[in-house]
Amino acid sequence: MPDRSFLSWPFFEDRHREHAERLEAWCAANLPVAHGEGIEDVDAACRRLVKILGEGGWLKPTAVDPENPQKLDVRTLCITRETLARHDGLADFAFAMQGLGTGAISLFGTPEQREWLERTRRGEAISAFALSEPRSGSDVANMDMTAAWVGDEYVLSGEKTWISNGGIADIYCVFARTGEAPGARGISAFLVPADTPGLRIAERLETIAPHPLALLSFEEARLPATAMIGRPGEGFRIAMTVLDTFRPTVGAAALGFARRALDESFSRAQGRDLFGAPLFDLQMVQGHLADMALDVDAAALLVYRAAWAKDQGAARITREAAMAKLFATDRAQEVIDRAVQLHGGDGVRKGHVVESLYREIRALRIYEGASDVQKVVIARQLMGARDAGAVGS
Ligand code: COS
Repeated sequence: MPDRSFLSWPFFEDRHREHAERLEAWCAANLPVAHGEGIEDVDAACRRLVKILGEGGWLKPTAVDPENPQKLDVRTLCITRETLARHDGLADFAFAMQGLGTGAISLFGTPEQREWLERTRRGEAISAFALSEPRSGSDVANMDMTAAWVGDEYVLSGEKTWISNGGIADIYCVFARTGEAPGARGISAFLVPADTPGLRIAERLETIAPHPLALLSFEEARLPATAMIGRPGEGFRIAMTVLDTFRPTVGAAALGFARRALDESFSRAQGRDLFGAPLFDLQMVQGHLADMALDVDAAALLVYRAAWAKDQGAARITREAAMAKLFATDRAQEVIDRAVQLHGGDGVRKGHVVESLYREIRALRIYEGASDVQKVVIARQLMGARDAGAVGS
């Protein structure tokens, strides 16, 4: 049984602990959902996960309730991702993308745009976040895709790549250059229904841990003015605000993977004999387990610090979110690598839980801002705070 003592930390309220208990029971009864050769493919499995998560009410925290809009609760998002990731990486993905894809609508959408949230929160519609492009992944301000105002419509032309839920989404949140100013100040955000003429799934992308991913092509896709989320030229800030909110949750997913790897490693160390005694009796093994536990607790502190700060009303948690994502994902990779080592040959056997964690964790150090980008963000935030006289001397 994984360590859940963190739930007594002061970051949480009773409603978070109750949520964690109920979700744990639901996961034990419903996950993992099998997919792969000879059974349902990853698209079908993902659709099924969105449906059952929606039926269980678990997707409600991913977006604001249009009837009663309240702030997103980042601690609930993080607890949910951590718990789902510990049980099933694809379930975590299905949950996470419902939030990322609708984040801009939750935070900046009009009441009409928010009508979509009724469906995404019930698992009846799937959403996606379309920011990265073939030529500009990390350098968002340099994007090529355009949205030209022609007559009384926006005409979108260009490509978006590495789009999670690409091919199965019902709505895409798309960022494109509207040209109010050069660089970051000339980008706007749009709500694009998947059936918009001119939007095409140009290629499906396969990765080491299968998830629905695609390259999208926009060939003069026409949208009414009401499709814009926020104001013209506000798209970069919208994208960054959404990422600030959801980056701690990527750290939380990494934490879930790492906790599972640690739990599996303890079971292995207790259950397997080596040199006439349990593996656990070897001090080197104890050293590995202690280092793994330290990384897990330190990651949890950073993740839940960021989530708590946002929920307390911080206007921006850019630094905290970047630290949480960077540390939790990088250290989870190390924790899982140690787990593979402790499992010996079984650790690299196809289908073994630590083998699948080893594949699942890698993308988290890349998506929603690669580890290298998080370091840039942290250094800039600290420099900005120094200049403002908030830290150091
Ligand atoms: N929240 C609100 N506003 C923000 C912000 C944030 N987190 N980060 C930047 N801004 C604002 C800045 O204040 C600045 O505003 P002004 O023009 O009014 O001064 C503007 O946005 C431009 O900011 P900056 O100069 O920092 O832009 P850069 O082009 O240098 O941004 C990074 C660089 C690397 C930080 C950015 O491109 C980034 O986060 N890249 C990673 C993208 C990513 O995560 N991709 C994955 C897609 S999802 S899988």
